[in-house]
Amino acid sequence: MNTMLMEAPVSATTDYLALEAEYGARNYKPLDVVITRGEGVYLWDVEGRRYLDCLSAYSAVNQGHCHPRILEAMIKQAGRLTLTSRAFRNDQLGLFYEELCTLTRSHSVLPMNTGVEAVESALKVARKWGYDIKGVPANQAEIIVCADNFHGRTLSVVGFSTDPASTSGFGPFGPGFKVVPYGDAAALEAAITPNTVAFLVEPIQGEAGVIIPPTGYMQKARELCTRHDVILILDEIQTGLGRTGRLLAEEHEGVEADLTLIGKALSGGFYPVSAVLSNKEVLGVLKPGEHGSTFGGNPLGCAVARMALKVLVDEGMIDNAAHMGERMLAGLNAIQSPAIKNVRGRGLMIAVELHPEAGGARAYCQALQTRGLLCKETHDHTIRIAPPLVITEGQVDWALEQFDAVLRG
Ligand code: IF1
Repeated sequence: MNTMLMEAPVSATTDYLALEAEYGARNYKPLDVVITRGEGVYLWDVEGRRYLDCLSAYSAVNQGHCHPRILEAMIKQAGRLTLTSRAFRNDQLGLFYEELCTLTRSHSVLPMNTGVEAVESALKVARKWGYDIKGVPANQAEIIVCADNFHGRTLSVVGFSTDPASTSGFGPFGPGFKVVPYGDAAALEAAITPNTVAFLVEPIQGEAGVIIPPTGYMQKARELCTRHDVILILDEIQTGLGRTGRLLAEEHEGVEADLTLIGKALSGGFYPVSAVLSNKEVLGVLKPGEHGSTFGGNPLGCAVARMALKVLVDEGMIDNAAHMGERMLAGLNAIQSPAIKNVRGRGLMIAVELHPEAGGARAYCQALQTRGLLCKETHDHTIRIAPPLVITEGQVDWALEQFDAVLRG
């Protein structure tokens, strides 16, 4: 028997920090808070302190922590059937397809697991569509992406990142990608060639600091992609499923993507489930055996995702995100603080950018932590605010009191 298993259980925060320091890869610098329980908008640490979660696991817990109906669905399915592989069919996948396509007005779905797998799958499908349908010469396909993008952490996806923290030390990277400035339709048009097969873009750039494109940019991008027979791929892995106050952020722009990528809250934070949604037969280029995944489309993930979508809609979370987001934005804009450079957001996808002289957003996140509110900085000077979509007016008002006290302090 491993004696490690017999030792006294760890109890205090410092014990957990020591274990992580001893054994864990150092690929994160988390706040020194050790969470042990979550319910709705709240998290509790091992010291019994309660926090209002303003990160939602980067928008994977839109439905609130441990949503009881999703939990029930997970337990029920986990006791029946968890995984068959796609060598056989299961009684959850077709229902998941139908409900997801009906909700998003999509024609077909490719089920995957993590968000970046959905991104990689969309890139593969776009290239294959380019060769099989558009007639691009073999291995000449070009995909346009935006500067300051974040689409995940695999080698090919970081290969077109413009963030040195994501790319340095991981080369060499593959060819076939062009980078244009975000929000610049003229640059996008200039980058399109007869070999361009797709334009991959976030409707709002999340990691870059909640960067909202200029009015009309997405519509212009849609028009350019249509005119030049280029697949518009919208990465809604963070912006989708109610986060911006609409089911999909594309609705704010009045456009429809050819491929839409979703993940994170697709499972309400219970299980990795992602998907590539197609609004025309682009996914039809995939033939049996050409793509797949051990867990993609598994019955447990499908059952969880079906309920996660159901509660998102049934419980009015999307409209609540719109209303509470307006309340949060108005309250943040009312804070008179020399530290604040800019407040921006859509729905409950919000950012407070600080002047560099304010000394960095991390210190503000740590101060907020001591006041019982958890949020995360991005790129040194921006505080990202993304509570679960079930947040109430009273909880928004309490959060605003903490932001006011810390930002004016
Ligand atoms: C980490 C960031 C957010 C995403 C968009 C694809 C993916 C993500 C728009 C890939 C994932 C996560 C990754 C996570 C932290 C978080 C994140 F800070 F890294 F950039 F949200 F902004 N497209 N974002 O936001 O999805 O494979 O992770 O399921 O890497 O620490 P994934």
